[in-house]
Amino acid sequence: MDENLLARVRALRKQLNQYSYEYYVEDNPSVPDSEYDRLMQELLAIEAEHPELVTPDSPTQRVGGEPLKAFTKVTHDIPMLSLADVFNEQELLDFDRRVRQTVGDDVTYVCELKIDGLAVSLTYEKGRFVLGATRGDGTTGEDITNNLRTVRSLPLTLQEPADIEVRGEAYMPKKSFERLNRERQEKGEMLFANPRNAAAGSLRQLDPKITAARGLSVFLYSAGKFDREKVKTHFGLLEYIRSLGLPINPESRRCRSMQEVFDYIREYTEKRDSLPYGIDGIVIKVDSLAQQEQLGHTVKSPRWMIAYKFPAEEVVSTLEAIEVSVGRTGVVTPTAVLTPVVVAGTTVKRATLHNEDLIREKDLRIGDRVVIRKAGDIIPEVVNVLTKERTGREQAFAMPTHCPECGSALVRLEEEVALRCINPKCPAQIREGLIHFVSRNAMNIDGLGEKVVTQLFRKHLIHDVADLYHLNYEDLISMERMGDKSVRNLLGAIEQSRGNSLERLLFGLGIRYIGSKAARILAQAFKTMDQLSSASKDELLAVDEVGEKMADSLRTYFSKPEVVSLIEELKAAGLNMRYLGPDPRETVNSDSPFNGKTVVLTGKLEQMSRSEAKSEIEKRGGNVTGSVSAHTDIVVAGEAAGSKLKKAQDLQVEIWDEERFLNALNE
Ligand code: 1X8
Repeated sequence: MDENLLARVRALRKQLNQYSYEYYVEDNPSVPDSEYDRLMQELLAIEAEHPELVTPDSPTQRVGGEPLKAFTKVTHDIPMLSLADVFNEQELLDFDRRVRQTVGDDVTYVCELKIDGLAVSLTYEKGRFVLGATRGDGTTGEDITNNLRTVRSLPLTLQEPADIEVRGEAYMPKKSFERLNRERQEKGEMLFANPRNAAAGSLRQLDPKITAARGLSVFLYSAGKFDREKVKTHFGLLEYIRSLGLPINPESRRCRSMQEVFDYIREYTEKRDSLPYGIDGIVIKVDSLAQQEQLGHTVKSPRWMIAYKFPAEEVVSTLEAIEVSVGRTGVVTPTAVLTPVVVAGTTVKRATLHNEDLIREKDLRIGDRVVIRKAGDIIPEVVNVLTKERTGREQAFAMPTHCPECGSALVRLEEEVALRCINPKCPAQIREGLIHFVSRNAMNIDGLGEKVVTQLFRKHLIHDVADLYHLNYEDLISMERMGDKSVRNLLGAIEQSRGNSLERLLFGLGIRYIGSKAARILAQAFKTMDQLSSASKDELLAVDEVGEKMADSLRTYFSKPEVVSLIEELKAAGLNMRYLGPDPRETVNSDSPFNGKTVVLTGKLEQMSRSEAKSEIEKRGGNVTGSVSAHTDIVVAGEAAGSKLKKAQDLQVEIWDEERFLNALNE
């Protein structure tokens, strides 16, 4: 081989990588674009003539290869945890207090910007980029190596032959986002709601050429597996990551007191709009790696770091009308119809008002100027009314006295805030019941969404759930927006649902007080529909989790003649009526100390909400109940636990504090 040629190729690659770094990472190019292009053309020409000299980390190879058919899964060696949120200074002081309780008063923090993008993991072996993955659910993500190779600020080769997994945020700069949406608008394509969605959409492309054109960038801010001898602090880790040639965010700062942390937050709250990329908060981390280790993590997130989230954006709109709709159980819900406004990146036209009391409490009137925000950044809600802007022409709103769908009189059941339509033949309730029947946790019929069900119902092709199983090709192809392929898929999904285990059918029927968990317990206890439907009240009550309300509701339901005939019809249509054992979709860890145990939660937990704790226990095969009895195996007692703790002591039930609980979750 020609030694001189090889040397030239190496020199060209080194020079091109250097220019790329100056351009994309430092934002400070030392040569004009034309010089970069000239060197690139020379390298391309040599590689074209000597394909044996092409290496995967050559700068010519950023966009290579054919589009993928699908992404393959990647399991993270060290899970990618999520980040706990706080929303005000008090909660931040609580975090600081918890940190100091564990590691003492000598604490330094590092404040960083919380980038509004997508968490990614990059693996380098001997300094070469070999794997890029999404966070996924934290345990398993997707292999997006080819897409990340197209990100110009990411080096394909590090400055030293290190073995390291670095983590960070892939994002779309505001400029790229605006350009992309301008282009899409011109082509009549759907616009991305915000840079985050655009970044996610771009990384999910099977064809890296598309990703390459989207102008994505990355900041790295942590490491999974790496040589821990190298650094002692988080700030040192950032320096090390930078020294490898990887892009880090330049705004990170060490803070030696909470005062400095608050100053950082105030400074960047002001600078937020002038930054070239979107941020949605500030991340505060304990600097010392030894202290980080001492603090450890909960199942979900590290205890040594927290995100301060900026307050939700609030926008003013006009309440144009209040619409009233009827749900599956007959509950009547009012919805605000608003003059469309953009809130946190998407256009909002409607907001739920929950019930009549809320309308009265806020004194909402049609025509009012109202403040809107998105709860948890997702669900639009009305915050309050700008009463000072009233003109006097606003109209008070009264809930209807009769069902907007069937006209029967609405009733307010005892001790409920909601109004209900109690006509069992109300078309709205039947339609909503059908939508519930096919939904994911019920019969899980893919391709039968709200729109299709509503159309089928309007065209009188389905009246009850049994009719779904008599639909044929001709019925479905006559629907709007249903082509040959979607009809075939849908018929397949309906066919498949005939084999579902009993609990899905039970939940899908929408029996009052029978949620998906109760349905599973009943299916496990009674095994078949026949045994359940003929069970006496006492037999029902003999099941641990079944109380008066559920037992009565089941007896009432199964004694109705129309229910008896519906079940006969479903049987005739070939539906499975048996419990088929644990759902393989919900794998539980049978080694967990919670498996098969009955657990009661009491008092306030510091690290997670009660509902999170409940779902973590259930995932591990445990059962969470509300009150302590002789059947209780474990009581988890948080802060200020009261009478349940006393009862547990009296009954000599095992009592765990939060620390023991969290350790058990991690086992
Ligand atoms: C998420 C993010 C982190 C940082 C910045 N932006 C994010 N979106 C950072 O550490 N500077 S950390 C993080 C996480 O742990 N989930």
